Amino acid sequence: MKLIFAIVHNDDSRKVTDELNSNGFSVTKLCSTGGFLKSGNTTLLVGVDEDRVNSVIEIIQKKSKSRKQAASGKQSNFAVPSGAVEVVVGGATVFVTDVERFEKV
Ligand code: 2BA
Repeated sequence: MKLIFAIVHNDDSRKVTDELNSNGFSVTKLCSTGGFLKSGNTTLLVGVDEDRVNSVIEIIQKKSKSRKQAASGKQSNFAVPSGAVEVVVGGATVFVTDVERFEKV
């Protein structure tokens, strides 16, 4: 079994979660904050058998957009006004890890 961590934009999290649920995947949503922009994002946890990992990633990819988001001068380490620097955020950042044991008790 694998555990997928997917960090998605808050505005995409509903679409991603709904599509995963409609395809039979269980999802846990966590509120998270990006360390760079210091703005809210959503971390999804999905536990799946190894042969379904690619299906989950395809759904996440299909439902996540990439966006330009303003970073302040403080974040970028340059002396520029807030909002003058943009970074590209997403679609989604995905980690796939091994699960040693999975129980529902
Ligand atoms: P943030 O850390 O707020 O980063 C937002 C976006 O800012 C990133 O988009 C990237 O384009 C840019 N960025 C991040 N760190 C940077 C840096 N040191 N210098 C210049 N630009 C930087 P994404 O790469 O799409 O990441 C979106 C969110 O996914 C991140 O939000 C973070 O919450 C998470 N994330 C991305 N890579 C990660 C990693 N290797 N480990 C843990 N979380 C990660």
